[in-house]
Amino acid sequence: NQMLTWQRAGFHFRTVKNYMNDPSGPMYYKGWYHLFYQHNPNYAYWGDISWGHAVSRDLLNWFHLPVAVKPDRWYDIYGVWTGSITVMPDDGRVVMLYTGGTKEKYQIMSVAMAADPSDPLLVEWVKYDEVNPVLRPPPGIGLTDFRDPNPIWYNTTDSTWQLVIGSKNDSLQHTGIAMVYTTKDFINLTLLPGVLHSVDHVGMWECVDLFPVASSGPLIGRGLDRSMMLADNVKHVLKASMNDEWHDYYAIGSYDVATHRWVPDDESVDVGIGMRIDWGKFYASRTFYDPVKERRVMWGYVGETDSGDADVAKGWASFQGIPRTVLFDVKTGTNVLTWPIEEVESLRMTRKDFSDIVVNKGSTVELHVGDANQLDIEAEFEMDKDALETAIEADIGYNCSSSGGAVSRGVLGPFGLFVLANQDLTELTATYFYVSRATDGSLHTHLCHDEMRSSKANDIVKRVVGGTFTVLDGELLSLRILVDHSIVESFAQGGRTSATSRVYPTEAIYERARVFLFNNATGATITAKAVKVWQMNSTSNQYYPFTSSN
Ligand code: DQQ
Repeated sequence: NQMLTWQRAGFHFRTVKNYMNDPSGPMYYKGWYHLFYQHNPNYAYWGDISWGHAVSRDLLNWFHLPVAVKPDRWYDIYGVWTGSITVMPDDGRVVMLYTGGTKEKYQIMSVAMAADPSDPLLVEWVKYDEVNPVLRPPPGIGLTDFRDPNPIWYNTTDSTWQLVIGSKNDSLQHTGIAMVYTTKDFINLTLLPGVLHSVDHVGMWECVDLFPVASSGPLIGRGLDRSMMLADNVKHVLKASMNDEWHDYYAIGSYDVATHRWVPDDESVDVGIGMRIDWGKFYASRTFYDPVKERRVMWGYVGETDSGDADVAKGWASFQGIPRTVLFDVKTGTNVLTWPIEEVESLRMTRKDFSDIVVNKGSTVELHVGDANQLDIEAEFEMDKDALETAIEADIGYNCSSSGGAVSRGVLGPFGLFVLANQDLTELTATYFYVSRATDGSLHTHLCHDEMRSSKANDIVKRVVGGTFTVLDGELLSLRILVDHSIVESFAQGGRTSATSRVYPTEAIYERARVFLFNNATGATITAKAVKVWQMNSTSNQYYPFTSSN
């Protein structure tokens, strides 16, 4: 079916076939990047959840290995859900701690081990039947609200790990919480009193992650291993996936390993009520430290927004978003930067350059780039200075999701790009900025994705998503967009914010896909100062067992 093959991404991680969700246990091991993921090996929808497994030298080209662990024990028969992998420092054992579902759908933790730690590919895994399950929810925690264990710190002094598990407490105020356990062996786990952190009214926290970032000093620009938790000039990022609304939130704060409490720098920007990792279709993100490039890398999955029937017809569902490096933003001091890993630039092929293109109010300009299905776009925009300084828009409280998207015209926006667009602009995905100047003079800049015209198919959830981010004095507005057939990822201002969309164009495909600049502001001319557009190579996917023919 032609309609279904063009949707397959060219350079994003995907399964061989069938369904995928959360990245699990990502790591670097003996020369290989490993990605495990929540996987239904039998069907293109969620269920029979197992750990899929693939390895790569560069996080872009993949060798797909056999499923690592499947639901085949009483303690995980409903699914082998998300968890983590830890290499034991003393004896080199490779330990997987995962959430298992019982037939009653209760959530309990179990352990599997790599059968042969000397195998760099870690192909075979054995469940530790003698000890499993190793952990059940503590009193007061719901039997189905206990999942996604993740080690956050190793104490070299007493050889203990601290790990976090997400939950909620409805006897409080529908409170999202993360608990901290200590362990030496991932078999005997002890709950520490109190919680790492909690936020009322946000519900269940899934896939909790807590990691250090360098906030000043000589480590700036480097990612930090979890052993650097206590280093000087370090802040701690707490991230959780809000199960109620299916979005990943984070906040910056400080973690005290002795009291095992994390506090946000700013209480009004707490986890679940403040900053998003990404405004679009991006969930269950998780980071790992890459010792080769001394960086912290984040994976998050990009689910489908078409119907379950369409996924079954396609025979597959979901991508992983492009892996991102995560750094503290030293310029603003209030957010992290997430940015496509530098290896993505190695996929760039022919490049088209455009400069100083004036986009008048209410107009579009086509960028003739050739094939427009796999692109990396960098664009910088300047707004007519007089307009920016003088235009006042009543404090309209602009909101990407409810203010009418790319077609609704305001004084200083929207303007940006149409990608995966057909010639008559009846099908397109818009990435745009909207600047509002409030009556108090303050400027608020939004990054939005408008999916409303992204497909002429009718069984698709289409939204406008996005939010504000910081623009410092003298900065041009900058945008990076990765386009890959049916996934669009946009990063504003070097990664201060991002938005990801799954889209299903029906006409803007193959040689009919195009790219345009657009400006729907009524009060300002926009100049695209520099726009670079690269066509992107595809990455390889090889399937186990590896033979010269595949
Ligand atoms: N997906 C897993 C859970 C996790 C959720 C099940 C997040 O462990 O909480 O597939 O998407």
